[in-house]
Amino acid sequence: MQDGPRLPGVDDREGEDRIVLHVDADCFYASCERLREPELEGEPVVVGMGYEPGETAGAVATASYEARTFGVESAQAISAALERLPRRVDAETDPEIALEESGHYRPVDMEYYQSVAAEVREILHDCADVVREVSIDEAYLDVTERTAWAVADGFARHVKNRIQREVGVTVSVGVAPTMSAAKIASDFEKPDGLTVVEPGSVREFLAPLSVELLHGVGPVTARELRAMGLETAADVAAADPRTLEGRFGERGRELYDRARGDDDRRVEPKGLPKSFSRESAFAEAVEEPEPKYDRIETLAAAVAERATREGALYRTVGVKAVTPPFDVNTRERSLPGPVDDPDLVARIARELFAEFEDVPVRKLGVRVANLEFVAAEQASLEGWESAGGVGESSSGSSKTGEEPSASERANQSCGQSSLGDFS
Ligand code: TTP
Ligand code: MG
Repeated sequence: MQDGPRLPGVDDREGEDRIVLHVDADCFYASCERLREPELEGEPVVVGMGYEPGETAGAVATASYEARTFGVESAQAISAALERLPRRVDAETDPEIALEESGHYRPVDMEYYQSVAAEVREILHDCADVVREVSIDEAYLDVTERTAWAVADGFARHVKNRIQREVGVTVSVGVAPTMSAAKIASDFEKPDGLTVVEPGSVREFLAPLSVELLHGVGPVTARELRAMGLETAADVAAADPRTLEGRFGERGRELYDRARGDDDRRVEPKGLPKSFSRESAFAEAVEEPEPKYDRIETLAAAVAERATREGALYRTVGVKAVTPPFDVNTRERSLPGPVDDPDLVARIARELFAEFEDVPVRKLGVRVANLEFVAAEQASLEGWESAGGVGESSSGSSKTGEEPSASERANQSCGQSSLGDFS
């Protein structure tokens, strides 16, 4: 439907190799900071929460590649980052700290990053008929109708260069006939990477890669695969699919297919998510309140961060407690208006969970729902900035962005109504 009218028979693309691009910005938040503070170019830059002077609580959102050489990385505690890379401002006054071994720390400014992301998206929608936005700095493009395999690398370079020239951030691009191979390819030569995996060579490309690079394999699955003697994609591709299915269920089959380069998913424009949730299981049922509340806090923070990253406000906060044997209990509370307020999520989640504090619980979850997506360029983000929380939304329903640039984007340039988000 999103490809426009098709003539039956004439445009039967069955069996044709798609040309899929996966575009992912390099150290995105840090690149954004460099855009408005060009002195940071080439310097170690760390972006995260809790960087106000005297603060050591908080976590790293991202680090520039220079900062990564010191061992600073996403999701690290700020205290750990500071051990590896002291603040530049401290190095300037403390002769004990070498200037070249210090870095620039900046707090997260989602509103600004969303505005940069909107500019990138505008270019992506201009370059492709079908775009699936996956996160603030990442998207899949189906450009089969726009180019040909013989010149696909030139096309991808054109997209890269446009983003660099018109927005000023660097992206890495992977080109492949499948979404999963394109994603792996975009990561292959980061930063500033461009990797093309030609049709027919996907399996060969994947073969030497270690299993955690496969789509859907996290540290836990990777450990299990290793325990089964499967270290690389080639090992998984050569394994008995029934063994994998026996071990991982349906996901085992998917792993097997992906390792062999089989992935027939089409790039589909994304519908808006209805909720964000995170769950976590204990090794065995836990009765004491402390570890359960700790887990609730961690999940609440993760869910709130995800919502922030996606530019979503939420009106409902919920928890889930699975009690033995398999009773799933959910509780939720609605707020007077949509908010982006991590502390509030944590507080409400704790309150909702209170009735389970003394019963054995084997699994926990936190969810935010009733989402509203706010165009980054709308002035309404003030509500979120003031961190006030529950206040009423100045946001969601207003469709008239203050600044035309991004609200005019894609809808007009490629005539799709499928963009879903931010409208
Ligand atoms: P990523 O694309 O995963 O990371 P990145 O763009 O910083 O670096 P890379 O060059 O490896 O792609 O995530 C995009 C942004 O999302 C990132 O700049 C900051 C934010 N983010 C977090 O806030 N917390 C996290 O744990 C991660 C992984 C990302
Ligand atoms: Mg990125």
